[in-house]
Amino acid sequence: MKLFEDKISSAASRVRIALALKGLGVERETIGILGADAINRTPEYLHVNPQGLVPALLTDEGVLLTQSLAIIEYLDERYREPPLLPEKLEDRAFARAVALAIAADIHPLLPPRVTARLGTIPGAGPQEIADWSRHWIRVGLTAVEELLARRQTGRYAAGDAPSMADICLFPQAVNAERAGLALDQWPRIAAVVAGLRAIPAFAENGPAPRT
Ligand SMILES: N[C@@H](CCC(=O)N[C@@H](CS)C(=O)NCC(=O)O)C(=O)O
Repeated sequence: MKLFEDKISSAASRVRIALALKGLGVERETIGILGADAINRTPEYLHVNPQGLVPALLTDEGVLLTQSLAIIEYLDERYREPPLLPEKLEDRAFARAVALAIAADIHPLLPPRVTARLGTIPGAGPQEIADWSRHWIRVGLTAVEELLARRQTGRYAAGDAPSMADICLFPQAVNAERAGLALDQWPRIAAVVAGLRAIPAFAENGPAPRT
């Protein structure tokens, strides 16, 4: 398999964590998504992913997969151990809900294509863009904290084993801290993330800082 990624990407970080949890080694190709290094809109990469986004995964059979959650579910169905979704049906729905609260409702407000476009609006400078990002992370993680308060049953977000919920939460939490948001305002998230930091698959595969 081959993973198209950028180290700074939190969506790619999700797939890196899933691969590490499954113990799967893959070839990697860096697709720069920022500034002068950006090659994600080249015709070559648009051939890989028409959305011009990372991650994408080329399977052993030569099939190109896009969208981090679809890739993670593919890996989970193909390589069963350890499972990335809980066993009980309702718990699986909860793990997916937490994952989507982040991947579908926080992250899309923050990536380079969004902040770059914001920067073209008169009056929107680096400070306004940073405030925008902090606002949506705060709103989103506050809701995730409440989801956890209602349904969390174990030491991680959706049980006593790391799941797709944690895979989405960890990179977002790392980026929240980088944006200047202390995790201790969300005690459940802070405790889950502290536990995840002790797992090499998470600690070694978070999103790299934007330099
Ligand atoms: N929903 C997509 C999101 C992918 C995405 O937005 N990736 C970002 C990096 S985290 C990207 O490639 N951004 C390039 C850009 O915004 O131009 C997924 O989960 O894979």
